[in-house]
Amino acid sequence: MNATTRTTIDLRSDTVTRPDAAMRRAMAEAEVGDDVWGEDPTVARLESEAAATLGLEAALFVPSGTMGNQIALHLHTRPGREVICEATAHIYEFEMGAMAALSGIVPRLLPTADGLITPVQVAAAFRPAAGFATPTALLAVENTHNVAGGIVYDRQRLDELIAAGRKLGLPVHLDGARIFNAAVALGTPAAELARGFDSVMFCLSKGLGAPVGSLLCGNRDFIAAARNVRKMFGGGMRQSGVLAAAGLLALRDGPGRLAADHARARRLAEAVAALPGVEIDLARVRTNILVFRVGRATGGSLDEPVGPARSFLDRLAKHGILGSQFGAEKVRLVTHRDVSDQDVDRAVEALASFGSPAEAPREAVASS
Ligand code: TLP
Repeated sequence: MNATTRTTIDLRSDTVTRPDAAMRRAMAEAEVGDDVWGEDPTVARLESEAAATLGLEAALFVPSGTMGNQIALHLHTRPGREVICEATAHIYEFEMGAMAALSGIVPRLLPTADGLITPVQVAAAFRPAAGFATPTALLAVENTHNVAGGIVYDRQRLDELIAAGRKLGLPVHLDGARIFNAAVALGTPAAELARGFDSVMFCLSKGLGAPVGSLLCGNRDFIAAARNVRKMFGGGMRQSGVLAAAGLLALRDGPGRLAADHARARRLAEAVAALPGVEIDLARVRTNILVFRVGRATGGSLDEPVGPARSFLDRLAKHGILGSQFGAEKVRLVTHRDVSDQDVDRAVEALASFGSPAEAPREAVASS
């Protein structure tokens, strides 16, 4: 097949989806007002539906997941304090140092083998506001955990973490960018996974398929304060009902289609697992993200321009398939609503050809 005539299959992220016809129509027809004045009825509807869906009192529409997380971090902490989070948490790894730049706080990173922090780790990492240690102000949890491969915290572990935070007097924030993926994987309502957190951020613009936007949820006072911080961070939007209209469809219809994304990720994971020299834990692939190791290398910025991950991705790209990388050694593939079963067939076929001697990866893991 000629690579130039095939459509590209974009597995870099679930952020790449384009709004469908119904969303575009809803956007065109949205009733709008100036949301900084609190006058956009479509934004108000989205915020109240989002809060109800998550089982929290109130919600705030924000331009991005990053802004939602950073508003929460800002409100829960003070300059000179620290936030406990997993070592590869999005708030630390991928938010441009915003916690330091915008709120004067530092992370206390908890390394894990599987992405899931434990209450014992939290208790050990906690530092009180006395003596010389940097005092802890917040515990942050990510569900699903992106860099760890879309892995899921179940309710019991969340209960234990929240209880550990409470015992230490810490507020607990959930980066639930993909909370609906976690909910579908566990067969539980998203509200069940949001319960007990002081604040929850979730994204409309990932698996749910909206072009833009996230929601920060919490109690009424927290969200009133968040509205002011959103304005301070430059996120006060005006006739944002055009975006909220797409968001409402994403919130209502998006969760129902995530199981299909998960099944497609599973098929990709099985094809990857069959490749020589690739390390993937199939038991951990339960949502729409798979992260796997394709070799060993030194160095390690997350978008390392050379190394086994880059060359694996370059080979995939020759088949018209795009993925992304986490460091020099790990590749990430993400399914979403713009990836069909046929696309997965094609990707599986391409991956299978990697196992053939003609295409065997040169930097593959020798043995492990
Ligand atoms: N994640 C993006 C990249 O930034 C890595 C992606 O492609 O997965 N929390 C989590 C867990 C996320 O995965 C992301 C986005 C965010 C927050 C931030 O959302 P945005 O991109 O809307 O700021």
